[in-house]
Amino acid sequence: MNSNITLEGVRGLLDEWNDILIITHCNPDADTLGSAFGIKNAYPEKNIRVVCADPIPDRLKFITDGEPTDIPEEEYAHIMTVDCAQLHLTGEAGRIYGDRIELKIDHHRTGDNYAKYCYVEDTTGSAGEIIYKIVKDLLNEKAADSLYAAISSDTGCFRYSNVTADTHRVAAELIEAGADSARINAQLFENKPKAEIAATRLALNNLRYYFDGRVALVTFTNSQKEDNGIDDDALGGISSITREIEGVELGIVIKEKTDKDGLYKISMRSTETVDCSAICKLLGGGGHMRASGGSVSAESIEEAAELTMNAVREIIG
Ligand SMILES: [Mn+2]
Repeated sequence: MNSNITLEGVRGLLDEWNDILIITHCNPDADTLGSAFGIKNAYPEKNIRVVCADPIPDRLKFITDGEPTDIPEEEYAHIMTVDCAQLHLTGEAGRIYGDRIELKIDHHRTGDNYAKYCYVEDTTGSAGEIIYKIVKDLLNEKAADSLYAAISSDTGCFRYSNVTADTHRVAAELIEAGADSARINAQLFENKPKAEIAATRLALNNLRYYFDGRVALVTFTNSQKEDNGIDDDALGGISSITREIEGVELGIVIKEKTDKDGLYKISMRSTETVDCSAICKLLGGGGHMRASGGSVSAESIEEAAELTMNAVREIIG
């Protein structure tokens, strides 16, 4: 834990500050936005602005609720970040405010101490759960909604191994404070863009098994993406498909790089029985035991798949 301030210390700062800019990470998710708006909504009397260097995706606009999140003209007295392990993850906001950040609140295991005060709980599943502990005596319906969205999102709707008994206790407190859990979970998990469904359909059509069903492969060429109106955004959640199949220990997604015909990006997810970083190393890439990536140049996606499976064979036999 890379903290140089206590939770009480953080609460003291937020209680004292009246004029706060809260920076979220780029490519925003519901945890970073819900944490930032959880603070803003818990202190409605204060002048608080949330900033995200990227546009807010339509499916997360229920969290920002019409509030602007672009970089403001005005100056703010205090600047902080939520859910941002490293400064560069904040994009343009980090370039503008980077040397003036007073407080960082985060839950990632690795990261930089780029703020004057850093509060990091790396065993907590979401930044939202930390923010709850800070503002729990100030909750109103809007703050409860924001924080519930943050926590539910980063725990995969309370399904991941980062969920503890405390996570459920916090969720219960937020529901008691007025969080509309059914509506929020529907918005987060049952509100998929049509392009994402088109990507899923294509993925299932292209799904192949190898090594007696231990390995599942899904492929996308640029022309397939084009023909089906799928952009890379829509492919974001595709790796979860192979992970949900019985008996599959290694899920692989190969996609041709947009604007770079002939270059194929490979991403792998595995269960604890397969070290996919070892496989990806053979393909010039790397990563973690259970999630890694690489890329290959090939004449066709078939050849890219063959090269990938050769590497898989070397590791899993
Ligand atoms: Mn997070």
